[in-house]
Amino acid sequence: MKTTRRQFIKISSLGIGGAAIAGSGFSMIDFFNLKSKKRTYDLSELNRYPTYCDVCFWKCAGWAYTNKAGKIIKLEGNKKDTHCRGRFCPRGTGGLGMYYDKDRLKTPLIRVEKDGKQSFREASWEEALELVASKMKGIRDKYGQESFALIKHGTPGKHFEHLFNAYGSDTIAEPAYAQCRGPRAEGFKLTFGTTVGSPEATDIRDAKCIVLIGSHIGENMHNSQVQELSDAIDRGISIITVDPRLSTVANKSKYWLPIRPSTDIALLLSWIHVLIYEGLYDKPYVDKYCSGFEELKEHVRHFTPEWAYNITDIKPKKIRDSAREMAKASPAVIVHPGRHVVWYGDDTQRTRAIAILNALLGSWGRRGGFYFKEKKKIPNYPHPGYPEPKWTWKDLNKKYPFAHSGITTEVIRASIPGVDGEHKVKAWMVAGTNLTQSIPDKNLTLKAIENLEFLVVVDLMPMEITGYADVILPECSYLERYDPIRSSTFRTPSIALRSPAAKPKYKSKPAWWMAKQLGKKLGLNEYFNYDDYAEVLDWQLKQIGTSLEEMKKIGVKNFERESGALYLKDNENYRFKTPSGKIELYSKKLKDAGFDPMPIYVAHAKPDEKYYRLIYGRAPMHTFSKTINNPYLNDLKDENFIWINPRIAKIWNIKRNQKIWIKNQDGIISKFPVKVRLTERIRWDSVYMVHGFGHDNKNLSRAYGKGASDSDMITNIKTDPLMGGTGLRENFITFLLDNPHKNVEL
Ligand SMILES: Nc1nc2c(c(=O)[nH]1)N[C@H]1C(S)=C(S)[C@@H](COP(=O)(O)OP(=O)(O)OC[C@H]3O[C@@H](n4cnc5c(=O)[nH]c(N)nc54)[C@H](O)[C@@H]3O)O[C@H]1N2
Ligand SMILES: Nc1nc2c(c(=O)[nH]1)N[C@H]1C(S)=C(S)[C@@H](COP(=O)(O)OP(=O)(O)OC[C@H]3O[C@@H](n4cnc5c(=O)[nH]c(N)nc54)[C@H](O)[C@@H]3O)O[C@H]1N2
Ligand code: SF4
Ligand SMILES: [Mo]
Repeated sequence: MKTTRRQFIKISSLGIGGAAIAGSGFSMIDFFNLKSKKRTYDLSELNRYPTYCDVCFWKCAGWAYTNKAGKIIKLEGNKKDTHCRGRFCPRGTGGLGMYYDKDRLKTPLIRVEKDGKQSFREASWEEALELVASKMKGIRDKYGQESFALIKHGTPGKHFEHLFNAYGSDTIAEPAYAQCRGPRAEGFKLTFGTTVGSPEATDIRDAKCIVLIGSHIGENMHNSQVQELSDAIDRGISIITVDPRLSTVANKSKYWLPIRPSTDIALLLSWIHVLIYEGLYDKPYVDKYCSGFEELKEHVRHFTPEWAYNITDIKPKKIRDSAREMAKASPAVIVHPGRHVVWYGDDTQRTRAIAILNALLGSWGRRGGFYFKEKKKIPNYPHPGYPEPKWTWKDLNKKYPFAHSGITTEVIRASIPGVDGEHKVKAWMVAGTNLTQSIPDKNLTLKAIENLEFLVVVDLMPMEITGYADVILPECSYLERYDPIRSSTFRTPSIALRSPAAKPKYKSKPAWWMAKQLGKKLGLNEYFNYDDYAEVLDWQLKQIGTSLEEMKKIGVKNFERESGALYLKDNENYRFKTPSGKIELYSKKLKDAGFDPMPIYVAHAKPDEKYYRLIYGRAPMHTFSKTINNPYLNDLKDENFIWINPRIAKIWNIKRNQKIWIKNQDGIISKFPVKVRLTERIRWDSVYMVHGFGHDNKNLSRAYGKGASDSDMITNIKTDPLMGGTGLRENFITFLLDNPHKNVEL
């Protein structure tokens, strides 16, 4: 099949606002042919405000347009922005729904108890913030401020991080580490001395071959990455996709390797074997830049494709052919590091294997491989130094020597009395993360919450986590506020501004304002030496040669690189930031810490009879659990399906679109039924669902009860011994054809 960008890209170049997205089901054709509600605007009649999108963490910069009445009517990508190249993805365009959602949190709420019954009552900001500040003081006096933890994600977290550091607590964690990209950060750092960054420094633009190991680009929508890949498809890039499911991108691939889940390390080791023993690796590069080659060669001696076949189900010829395909493109080849990589608990080692493969192919620091990324440094707005906490997240991470960021699950464990460890967490602020959906083993999270003395949640929506709060603080949407300057790594450094396009709806407020008010109440005024966040931004922007005024006009500013070339020059002497200065194929650091210095394959559990491995992923029009209630995006997809192979469905006599319930190995049953999608695109031993559905908070009027939650089914965690990542894919489910909740009110 000839692939064109149009089929694949799923990025809107259309400027029409989210309000115009209509129709059910998602296809590119539907998305572009918005016949019914298509409107055109005379741009000269509109005002535009720069922003960067908050629907996911790619942070595409764009414009929010308002009409004469001050109503935000459309969102559009900024043409100067490298993250989006002038186009938002469907989620970005639909971001308007976050602003317009009538289910939004509207006012601060405080939990009250009357006659043994708990409910929330409306409160003024003054009262709610006074209560939070008094609890922060109370915890400080009773246990030390370190016992008040911040669990956060996204931009609100940045403002509260400053507040917490000023208050003296660095007990901070976010799901983007131990539930997402932590293992890849550590695996690449151990090998190359550097992380791959976000956006990843993958030079897809010039790659001739890309290898995607469970990285389902196109369903996982990372804007510029998807665009570069779709251009690359047009120019004939060869794609090798390893996935137990025929993902959208697997469907465009030269090689689809439908691997037995959990066996990727075996495949990677045998690819390494082929490259070395067939002499296909980049010898001059390896000789110059790598250390430990001889050890690696010996290590993989027996990991032949025949050996791997028994483990992975991938035929030896296919393993050899795909390895040769990579070598043919070398060094313009990317073995993609993935992003959500917490799968089976050996994830740092798997990403190490990926890093090693890239090293053998000579792709690091090479055109079409990985470029040397750079970002603009933004100076901090002046404030006094932070006090030194007595203990921090680092103390909670002690079991994991290669963890370089807070581990959410360790903060959660430290909140449960009786769990080993000297540091106790007694209160949380949760900002911008729906913990019961994003952290596995929900019962552990709930047990911790039960034991907290205080929980304050800052959110936009009445998500599940808000139901457990003592105080709920409603944040306004990203379209109604200033936030820190976006400065991310890329080929060229750039900055983007987020500014309010409208006043906050209801009584909602921006996080920066909440942090400042709390700071004031805690006597930390000198840390918040401004009336409006605009002053902070203006000061910072002036330090780097621009201003708020200028940025309001242009939205994005691109800078020249200062760190040198994008790629290694021929035979350039280069010192990697590893202890040896070389790319470490063999890691002495791991060896010294008692771990395998080179990745090994260890077999994982297999499903029992009548159970299937639960795997999950993304849909292009949703982000995690947070967009399911978004009116425009919900319109595109309002429930998830469970993908079942027809061979299995036949045994169970399950039909297409039948509603079933699912039960996992620990007896957890889905709250709601989920519809069946019968498809050969999934292996018989696995089932697949899109993450984020199955909401059980009735205040989410569109999302409530729609589809099943993958998170609820994930009760068995395989923890990565190196860095504490929570492997989520060792969970098995079976089918219940009759309603197990018949007599139970949900
Ligand atoms: N089972 C399972 N678990 C997973 C994953 C998975 O695929 N399956 N994926 C993992 C990955 S890769 C990640 S990165 C994490 C993501 O984990 P989270 O970031 O927790 O993702 P969401 O569940 O979308 O929760 C985001 C929360 O932020 C709120 N929010 C949205 N906008 C704003 C705002 O402007 N201000 C504030 N204060 N709040 C806002 C939303 O309403 C929602 O409650 O989940 C991880 N956990
Ligand atoms: N539309 C959209 N895009 C997003 C997000 C979103 O919520 N929505 N979230 C963003 C975030 S924070 C992240 S971290 C990324 C995540 O994006 P990725 O890193 O691409 O996501 P994963 O969840 O790791 O990958 C899911 C794929 O892995 C396959 N898989 C399952 N088990 C195995 C296995 O054992 N081996 C192999 N080889 N493959 C397997 C699944 O079939 C599925 O196709 O997406 C980002 N992009
Ligand atoms: S990729 Fe899409 S959702 Fe993510 S920031 Fe860009 S436009 Fe927004
Ligand atoms: Mo993630």
